[in-house]
Amino acid sequence: MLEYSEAVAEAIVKGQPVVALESTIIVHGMPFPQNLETAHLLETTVRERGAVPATIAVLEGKIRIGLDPASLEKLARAQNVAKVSRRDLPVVLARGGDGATTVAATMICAARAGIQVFATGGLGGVHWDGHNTMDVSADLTELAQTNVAVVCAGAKAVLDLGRTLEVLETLGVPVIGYQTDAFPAFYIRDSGFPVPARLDDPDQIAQMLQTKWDLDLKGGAVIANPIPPEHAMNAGEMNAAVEQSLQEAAQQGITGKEITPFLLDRMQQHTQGRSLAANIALAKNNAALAADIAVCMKRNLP
Ligand code: PSU
Ligand code: MN
Repeated sequence: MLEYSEAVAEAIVKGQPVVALESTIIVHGMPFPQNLETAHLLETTVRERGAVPATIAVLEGKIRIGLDPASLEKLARAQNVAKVSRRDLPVVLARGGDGATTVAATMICAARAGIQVFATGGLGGVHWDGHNTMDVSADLTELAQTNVAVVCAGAKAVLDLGRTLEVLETLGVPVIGYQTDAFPAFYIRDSGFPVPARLDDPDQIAQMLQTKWDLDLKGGAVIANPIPPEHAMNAGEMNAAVEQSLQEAAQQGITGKEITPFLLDRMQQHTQGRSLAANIALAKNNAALAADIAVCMKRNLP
């Protein structure tokens, strides 16, 4: 069920470092054409750091590990490609359909392909009032069971980050601050919550992951990488836009898998595109760190 691009197949055979990239961020997280530009930017960034990018999606009922430019463009322009998380994956495959993979689904596909490091923008998590609505992203439970490290700028700022961190703790998922003591809030560097652990060097992160998996401690890890300061949003502007966007979601009765794409789109409208610029910058920063970690993991092999 897995189909590899030539570049990724070659990298895996040669034992070169590979970084997984997801497709929901392209299809549901950003508008065209910035989504396509970002997809290319992330791939280029991974290559510049000495690793091979593997953007993952479902196309015509096949899990694609690495996309050719035409498939990437088709996805970026598509209007009604399904958002595919763990529960949706077997359905879209059986139907022979197309799908953009979330963090959870991308982790599953990456693990099957033997890819250990994955870069995205921001993790899913516990939504506001999620302790009542039970809207908790399947990204969190995936991190408890699938051995892939997720490099992200924390969880998305539209979420309840305190409860998101509590759930990650319960699930036994390491949350590592990269060169920071603060859990980042996607568009800004500090959510006000501390990270449980900090590591300052990609090689230490690679060693932590190797140790976790050598010990047979099932599951992934969150590598929380704050947005570079020059690209961070103003916290006041961000909080006001989050507030407004959440109100609109409530008024319009948006729930379930629609809510994250809706909120990201509203954020962009309310900030005249500044949230989108920040999202692109932080995703690029994550792709670079993910490549560095993937390179260290190959270098440390016995
Ligand atoms: N990071 C971004 N933009 C995104 C996402 C991550 O910068 O759109 C996506 C990921 O695919 C993640 C999803 O899995 O948002 C979370 O969706 P939900 O809250 O429905 O689980
Ligand atoms: Mn949800």
